[in-house]
Amino acid sequence: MKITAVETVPYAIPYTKPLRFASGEVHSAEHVLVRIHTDEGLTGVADAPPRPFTYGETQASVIGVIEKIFAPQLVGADVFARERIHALLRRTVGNPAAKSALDIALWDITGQAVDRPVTQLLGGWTDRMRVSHMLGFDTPARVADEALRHRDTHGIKVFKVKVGRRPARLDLDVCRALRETLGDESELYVDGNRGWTASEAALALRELDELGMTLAEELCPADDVLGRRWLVGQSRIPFVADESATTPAEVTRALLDGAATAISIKTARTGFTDSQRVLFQCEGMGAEVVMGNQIDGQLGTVCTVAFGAAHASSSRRAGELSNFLDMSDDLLTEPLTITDGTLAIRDRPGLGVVIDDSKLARYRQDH
Ligand code: MUC
Ligand code: MG
Repeated sequence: MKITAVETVPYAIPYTKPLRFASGEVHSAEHVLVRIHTDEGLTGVADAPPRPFTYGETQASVIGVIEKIFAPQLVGADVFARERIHALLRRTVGNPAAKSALDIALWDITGQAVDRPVTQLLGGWTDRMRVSHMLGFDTPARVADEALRHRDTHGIKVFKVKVGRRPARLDLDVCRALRETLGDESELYVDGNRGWTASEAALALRELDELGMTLAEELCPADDVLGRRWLVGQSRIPFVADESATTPAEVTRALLDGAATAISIKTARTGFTDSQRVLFQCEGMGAEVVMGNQIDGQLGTVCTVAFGAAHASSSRRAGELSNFLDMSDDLLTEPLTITDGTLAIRDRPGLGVVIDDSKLARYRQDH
């Protein structure tokens, strides 16, 4: 089966609740819908969420690199020769969201072609994952209210709390309020998005540990090489590399250098193919993983749960699968629902999603 065209559609969907964190903020999901068309009439779909504050991509750069560089190389290529296609993609550095969307769209086509859900092709371990909800910067009372609302409405019992502000007391008070409001039944962990120095993070970690945090993610920059190693060495909480370990090679370096003891896997930046490379590498090296969220909408979330549920090691921890709850709308004909704090896979061929044409017409920005 041959690729005949690659289509890119920029769209923007406003957030009802913007997400604020140490490295940026998001008020509107300005993403790119990517579709790969084939000569057998099958079409694969995926979402590319550009994150300039993390990878330098923008909506325009995702469209530009796909239209000018990737599409001309991919048209005519065999959908099932995925490794050959990846060799072509690797000739261009960077652009993780653009490359991942192409990879995921190819897996969607493959699943449809063999009439199997992608999650089964990847590993078929289980049919759902526990959900972890990401809480952005706000006052202690408002963050605690938000967590309670998500617990009571969706049954969510795991929360990732954004930290990394100065003074750290702002965030420590939020964490304390959450622990007091939710009690010990809820799991809490933190993500600093590189906001603190190693020494600020070391001080904060004492209190975070006492509050029973289960993971500490990117509390200081990995580029502060010795400070980061010093911090990770003294952390009693598993220390997660997210934006500092975005490729298989960076993951190896992070683990061998002592810059992290666990890894966040995001299908929006390593697709399915490289996410599997990272996952198997982490299994081989004995490092835990968490399925992360690149501030995804529903399509991206379908991909994260499809991948996470496919393997024992990626489904052990709760996955970050609920960011779409903070968006005002979405593009899927059948919206996702979180029940009892879990999200089920789509038990349909490929990714199992249908894009709502009228919604895409409303939110698309190219006409
Ligand atoms: C996260 O885990 O860091 C914030 C920036 C980004 O790229 O993803 C989010 C969530
Ligand atoms: Mg993170």
